[in-house]
Amino acid sequence: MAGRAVQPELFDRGMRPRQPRPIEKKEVPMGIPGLSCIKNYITADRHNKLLAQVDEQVWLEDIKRRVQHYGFKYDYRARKVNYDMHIGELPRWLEELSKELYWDKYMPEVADQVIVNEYLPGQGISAHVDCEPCFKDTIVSLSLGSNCVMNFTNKLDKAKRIPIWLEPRSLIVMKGEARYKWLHSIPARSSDEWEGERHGRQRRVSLTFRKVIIDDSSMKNRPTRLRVTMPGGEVIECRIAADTVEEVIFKLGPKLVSSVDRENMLISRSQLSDSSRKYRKRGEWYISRDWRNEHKKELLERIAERLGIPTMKVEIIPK
Ligand SMILES: O=C(O)CCC(=O)C(=O)O
Repeated sequence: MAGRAVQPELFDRGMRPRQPRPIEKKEVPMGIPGLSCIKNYITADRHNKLLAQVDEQVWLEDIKRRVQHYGFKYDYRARKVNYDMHIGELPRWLEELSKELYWDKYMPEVADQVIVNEYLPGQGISAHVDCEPCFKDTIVSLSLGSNCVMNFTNKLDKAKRIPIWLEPRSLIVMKGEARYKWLHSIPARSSDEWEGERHGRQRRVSLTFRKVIIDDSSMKNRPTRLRVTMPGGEVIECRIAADTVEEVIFKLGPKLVSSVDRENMLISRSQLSDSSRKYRKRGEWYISRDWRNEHKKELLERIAERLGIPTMKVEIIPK
């Protein structure tokens, strides 16, 4: 994160949060390491716009409650995410929120998967830990529409149960112990008791933000190419993966690149023979054609990390 200051201009291209932060935003730790709640994360106006946005989209009705999946389709049984499940970039209204969560330091990376859940009064979600091999550590959920109680139950000692009160416009952040060692659930009922009072539930909609871990075993022996989405949204995807790497480096400017190239995948112009130099028309750095695409992806991710541009997205996709 310290690297964010290195190339601030990359973030000024529409990357900074555009919505004003509500002043009364308050982060409350919840008694479980890694669990916190941020009240009033969004304004009432934005809350209503988001709900309207959600309701303009198509709902999936293949499980008990209605859901929408963005970024990657989540298969509730398979417990893995691979490239075949990629259903496209996040739509702009979710991309904006994902970036804000990152900028506000609630997520260490920009989320690339979002599930929208709808709970009518009487509906809930059974106790679970979000798929460990599918999603990285931090999971963030934004509540819209209604209050409800979410229960956290210790995986090893089910008698330890901590109810948490979720309010519309609030975020719940689960990481570390809260993400891996505690199950979370919403009881299927139409009202909740909280601080001695009974509260009827309304329709609740939640947006849950995650960063996927790609299972790329399905890509073995399949021809692939690299797709890079630059911080400004431009997509670079050449027929040959090495050309994609060179193009990205050219766009970022070759400064700092050599210090990130620990495995010497890059060849500097001065190392090239005269004829190759003529053939390679631009740029200071060329990539060896022999490296696997996974290595090229790693190299670009290292460069992005070093330059402080986590929003540069590198994907290996089928040809
Ligand atoms: O509704 C929520 O806030 C949480 C949703 C959730 O736990 C899930 O989708 O796995």
